[in-house]
Amino acid sequence: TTDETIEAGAVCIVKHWLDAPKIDENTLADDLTRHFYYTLGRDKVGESHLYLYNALALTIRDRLVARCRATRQHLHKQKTRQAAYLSLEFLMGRALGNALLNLDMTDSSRAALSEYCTSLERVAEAEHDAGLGNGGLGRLAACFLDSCASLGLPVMGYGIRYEYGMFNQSIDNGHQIEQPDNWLREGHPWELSAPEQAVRIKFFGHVEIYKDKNGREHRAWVGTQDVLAVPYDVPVPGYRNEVVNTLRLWKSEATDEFDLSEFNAGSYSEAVARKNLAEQITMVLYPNDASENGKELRLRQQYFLSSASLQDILRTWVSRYGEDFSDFAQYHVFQLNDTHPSIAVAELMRLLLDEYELDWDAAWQITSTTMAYTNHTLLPEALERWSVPLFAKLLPRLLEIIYEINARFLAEVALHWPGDHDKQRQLSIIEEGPVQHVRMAYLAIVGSFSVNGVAALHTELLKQGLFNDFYQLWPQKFNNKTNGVTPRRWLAHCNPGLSQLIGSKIGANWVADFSQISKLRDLAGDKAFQQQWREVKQANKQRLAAFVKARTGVEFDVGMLFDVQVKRIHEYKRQLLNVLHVIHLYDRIVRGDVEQFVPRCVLFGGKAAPGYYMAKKIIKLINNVADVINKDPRCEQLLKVAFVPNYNVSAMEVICPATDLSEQISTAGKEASGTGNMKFMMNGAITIGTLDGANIEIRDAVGAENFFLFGAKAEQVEEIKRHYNPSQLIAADEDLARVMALLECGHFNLFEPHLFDDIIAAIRSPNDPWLVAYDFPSYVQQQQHAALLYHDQDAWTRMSILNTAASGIFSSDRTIQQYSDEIWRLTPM
Ligand code: B1N
Repeated sequence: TTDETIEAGAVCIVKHWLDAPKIDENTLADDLTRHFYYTLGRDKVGESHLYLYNALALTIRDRLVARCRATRQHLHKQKTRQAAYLSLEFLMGRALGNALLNLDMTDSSRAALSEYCTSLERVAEAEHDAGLGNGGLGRLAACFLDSCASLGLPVMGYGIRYEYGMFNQSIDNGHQIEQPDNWLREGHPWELSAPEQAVRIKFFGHVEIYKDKNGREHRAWVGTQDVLAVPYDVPVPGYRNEVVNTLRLWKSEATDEFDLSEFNAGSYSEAVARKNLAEQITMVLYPNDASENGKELRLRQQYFLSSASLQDILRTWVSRYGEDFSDFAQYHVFQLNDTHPSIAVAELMRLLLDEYELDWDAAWQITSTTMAYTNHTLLPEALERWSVPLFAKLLPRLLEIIYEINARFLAEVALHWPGDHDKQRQLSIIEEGPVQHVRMAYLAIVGSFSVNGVAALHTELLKQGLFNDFYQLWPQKFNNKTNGVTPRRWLAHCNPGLSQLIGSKIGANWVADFSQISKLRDLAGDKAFQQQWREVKQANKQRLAAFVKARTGVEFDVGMLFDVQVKRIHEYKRQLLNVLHVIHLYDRIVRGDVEQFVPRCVLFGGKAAPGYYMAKKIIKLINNVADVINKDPRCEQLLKVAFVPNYNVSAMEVICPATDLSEQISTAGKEASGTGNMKFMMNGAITIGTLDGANIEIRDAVGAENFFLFGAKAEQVEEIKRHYNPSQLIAADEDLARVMALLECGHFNLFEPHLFDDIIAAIRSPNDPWLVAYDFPSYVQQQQHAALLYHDQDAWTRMSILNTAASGIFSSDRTIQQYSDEIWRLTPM
């Protein structure tokens, strides 16, 4: 039997399956029972509903697998240009609800479950979040996959199958405690492993030069310690279009080669034990959002992902077209999600040069026309630099290639800026110093045909600031792609009440074509519609109140304004500014200034990087302030504060539909885009925010009158810092002075003196980069403005509707369409 007949046989089988009577609607209930009784071997539902969830997930997976195969077949049939999205993070959250929505199987699943006397909601609760990401960057990758599949674009995600995802956070006496996230313990029904497609990844060793029979010099990376990368495929369903793309996650495993000398010396067990080292690579996600720690294991993860994914794609190419790469770049493009996988630039060069024996120019032509880089932050502490000695030890051949890329690049710099040696030093991929470092962003820019930021302001700041020299050299590489979020998960799925109401007015097509959401604008003034809109929000607030009560014990009153800030805890995001405002409200209550007081429930949530001292202090402060306020009878009907532990994707699905006021209060110029801001807007929250990241575009879209703006502007920040004197500002503002006095007298840490000294010092420091004291007065003023508007429920509801109506451009479908049109140049399947 030849390969072709096997292939033909496979096609036959697939055809048979596709032509067979639809397995979907009618057999779903039977398949569920079959998986429950036979695949899983259960006969009782049990408290956790875990097995019922697994049975339903397997039932749905069957249907995904069929479509996934059909999608792959379609791509096989003709040579199609495709994109690979390379990311160290994919924050997928739960899969079941999303799959049911996209496949239109919610109702049939409900019906099937009714025989087990339980609800779909309870069953869905049994699923663990796939928390393979830190925050915005990882969740963006997940939204992008949904949009790619929904637009029918041939895009494959490549990531790491971390054994442990983002840590679970609990709060003990107000402090963050981290617990390992053993998310695979009870199995992961969505994935399919493909061990036969494992690839080998090299580490360590050294480089040898040899000549081929024509006298041409080649390099060989030898004496390496190899690990295997084993793929696990997760299906990514498009919205009701029969497309199912793939997210391929790599797991590291030991090769089965044992060190013979060790083996012969009788160290069999020791040799086996060394397998652990290989398996460490994909053991755990680094829990740092926007800061780097330079750990060797992290560099191993980055190279492991990059090499495995590129080898996978090259292998497929060679198996179909042989070792002729002349038109490879016409059919492939790689999107690098920040610099984390940017070693892919050097790895693609290595594979083409060393494994497929292309010459430098041909290899560079392919590399520099297939790589595209997205930058997600301007914070200097997040820019990746790897020490040259570490690189030399772990990836010697890649360092050689980087040196060569750099030498050729610096020659170009010398041509552009003749005689300017400073320029060469400033732009060099290798940073000089006591220890040399590889600047990964520079490698990514030099190796890519496209460099994009994630919001208009952010891209401008990249061009005019951080990467200005590169912009002068290659202006055509730079472009903006403002982030977006998927309206499937972030409205249709998480807010069924509002979705139904919207559907009853403008039809259901908005889920596939979110630009249609603008039709709601005409209804914003409709009193009956406003009333229905409020009723939905009220019900969502009830659901959130129950959630907060269950997790914190704090009772939220749904008649009050729900004021929410949930995101990673970071000084630049200024949770501290929010706490100061909360203390100000408390102070007003205590001193009896309550005439125009609008009752509020303030909700905080978010994780601090385990090594981030100030972020952890801020969590403790929020919890202490919450304790004092929630126990004070004077606050009873006026103010509640809660810190919800373990904020994650599925928590946000309960939080954003219930929010009235969305806090997006970063110091201007620091938040690259933000994406939580978009989820809140879609769900009808009104933003209080600075002119930062995508907030600017949100305000432009909804109109200045429907957005609570405050604070310094990005272009003012440097000037303000030059003569910043916070203690003077505090003395000059009575409200702030009283807030600081409460903090400084230890009112929130009566039994723990000095607990918040560092926070107080940070606010009072003339070097406070986040300008907390500077922005406080305008923040309080806008908070009061928002509160008074909330009094007028019709006016507020109108603004709420207008926010949802204007959120069309923040669909990741719009973002992905732009990536496809302007960078990837893909044709929909
Ligand atoms: O990426 C998001 C943006 O919306 C946010 O504004 C931005 O802060 C976020 C190192 C990062 N930037 N950088 C990171 C994550 C992990 C890590 O190890 C940096 N995350 C962002 C999506 O564009």
